[in-house]
Amino acid sequence: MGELTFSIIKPDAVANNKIGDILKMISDSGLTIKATKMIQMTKVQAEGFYAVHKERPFFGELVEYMISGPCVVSVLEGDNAIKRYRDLMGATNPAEAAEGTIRKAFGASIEANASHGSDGPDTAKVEVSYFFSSLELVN
Ligand code: IDP
Repeated sequence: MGELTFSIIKPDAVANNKIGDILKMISDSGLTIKATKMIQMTKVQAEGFYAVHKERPFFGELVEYMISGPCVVSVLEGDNAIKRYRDLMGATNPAEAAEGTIRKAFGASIEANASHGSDGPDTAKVEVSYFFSSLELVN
């Protein structure tokens, strides 16, 4: 089994009907989708998910944005999946993201940047289990 990482297709991308395009980019990159579902986060869930950012000035706005509409959360698997998915997403600010990345193609702003991906093995583990039970991951 390869490495697991956690992905969110954020509310702006869902609202813009980009779920299919983004899942296709993920599949085309060679990562395997182990689980996926659409959710509407509550404020408490979003605050918990982004707890590491709670001292940052944009925390309140980020939480409001993440609960502004449904998201698609997924678990991705592959060798080196965490870094590969970060590379596929591109820079946090879509204006600085490279051609061919998800954020370049679909991100609207540094906040509404279309996607989230875990930034390391420890966060990946926490984030996967925040939204999925082990029974929801296909073998
Ligand atoms: P990452 O998602 O590329 O890992 P982080 O710095 O961990 O970037 O920030 C988490 C999320 O917070 C970003 O994806 C983006 O949605 C939002 N964000 C980051 N910086 C800013 C900012 O300066 N203003 C508003 N939102 C921001």
